[in-house]
Amino acid sequence: MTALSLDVQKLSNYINGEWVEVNNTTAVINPATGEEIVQVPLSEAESVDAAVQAAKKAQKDWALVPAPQRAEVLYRIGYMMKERKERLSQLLTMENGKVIEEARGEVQEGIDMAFYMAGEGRRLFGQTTPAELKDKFAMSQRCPVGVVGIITPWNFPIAIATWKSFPAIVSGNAVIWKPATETPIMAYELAKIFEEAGLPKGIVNVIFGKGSVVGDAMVHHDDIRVISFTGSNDTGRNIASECGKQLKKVSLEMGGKNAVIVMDDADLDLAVEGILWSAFGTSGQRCTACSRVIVHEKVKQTLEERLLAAMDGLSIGNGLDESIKVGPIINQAGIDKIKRYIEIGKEEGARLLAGGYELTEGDHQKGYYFAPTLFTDVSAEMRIAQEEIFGPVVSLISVKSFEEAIDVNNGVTYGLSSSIFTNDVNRVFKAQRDLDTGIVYVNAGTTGAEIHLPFGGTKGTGNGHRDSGIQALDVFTEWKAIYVDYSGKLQRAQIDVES
Ligand code: UN1
Repeated sequence: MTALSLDVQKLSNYINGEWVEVNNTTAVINPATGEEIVQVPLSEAESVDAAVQAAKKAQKDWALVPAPQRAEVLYRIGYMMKERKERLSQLLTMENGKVIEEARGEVQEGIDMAFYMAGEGRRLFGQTTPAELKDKFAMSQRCPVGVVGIITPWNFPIAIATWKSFPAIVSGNAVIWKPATETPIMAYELAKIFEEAGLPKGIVNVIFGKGSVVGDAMVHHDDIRVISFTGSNDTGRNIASECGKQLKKVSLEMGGKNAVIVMDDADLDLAVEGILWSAFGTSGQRCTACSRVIVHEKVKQTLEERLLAAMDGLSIGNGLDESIKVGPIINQAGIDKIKRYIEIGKEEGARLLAGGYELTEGDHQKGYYFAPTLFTDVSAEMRIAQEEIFGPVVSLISVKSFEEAIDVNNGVTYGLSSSIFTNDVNRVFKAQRDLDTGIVYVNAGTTGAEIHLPFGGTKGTGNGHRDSGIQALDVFTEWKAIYVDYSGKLQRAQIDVES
């Protein structure tokens, strides 16, 4: 295990290309060890305003830089992230707790996003279309919105930041970024990369602090025209209603209650691997994590047995150790929430097959660890099968048919990710059609979305927008329709069309 150190003990805001100190700070804790890593600012609303003033000025010039040249900076950012991948990954494990292998995967997601969005610098496609009238040209074009606000979560502190900031940058916006206070180090490291890669001052500004202060100031700032948020449902709803009052564009991604469906014809060993990876990877702290297994009654018992055997082999501990498979939970509040749901599950009559407790002995004494947990005999309406727990807890629900499996999958308020294990091609295509989620997997778990496809979900998962993919550009651009009349006379549109 290597223990990297930072070059500072106290982080500063990054405004207009300068590091600006803030007096009030709080500790960032390594969830694996309980040790303090660094101090992070708790900024006031004034910092947001200072950043917006700088961003407004910088954005005017940035919008005039040809998009392929804006993209050059993103290519440099991508290469620098690649060079620093191991350092970034280790720091990510230290601040977030996810195991090093997954941290490397997350940093890679950011690198991929840099190159993908850099490519968009030469596309940013609009449409050309025939005009209704003679000697007239019609087209549409994407335009930057101006200053945009991004609010990113602690569970994917670098990947999600790239999903939001890179499309914003390449399409000519300036960004005010509030990272989660639990995981500010990725933001610090990324800001240094932005600076060294030559991103002009003021194009990305990082303001550390609480959602209730910094996030709130962003949501209410007249000059921030877009808010892109990933985080909890309650916060997302609040942001949406505040943005609604101001007619501000808002893009939300707020979690899931994702299920793996295992049919009676499935490859059960493969299904077990898929469940294990997507339920207990990142200690279940992914929006895409599998927290329900919907299993055909004919294979329920066998699946339970194989799952239990496989769960036995999961090593739990500090994710910097390469042999560890399950890292810690982000903090005590996370542990407390999981514990509450364990009690709820028991009261509801679900049968606890494994786990269900916090690990507090030996190596686990100082960090926040929870044992991988399996409930069975869960019914679809129970709270543990309906509400997001955000921990390593899986509920097994038995069904009698494919149709019932689809109904159970869709019978939750969320709609992010779903998966089906089956070898029946007809079921595969029916499932693709009928699963009401933004992401569907066949013969794979519920996690592992790729950055060039839209990421997001239906129903309570979001509000119709998508992160990543070219769809992310819709969040950070306005469409402009442009007509050029080269007839030399005034043509009055529809009125001049001969019938
Ligand atoms: C999240 O948990 O919010 O698909 C993001 C996945 C990852 C991203 C998860 N690529 O699991």
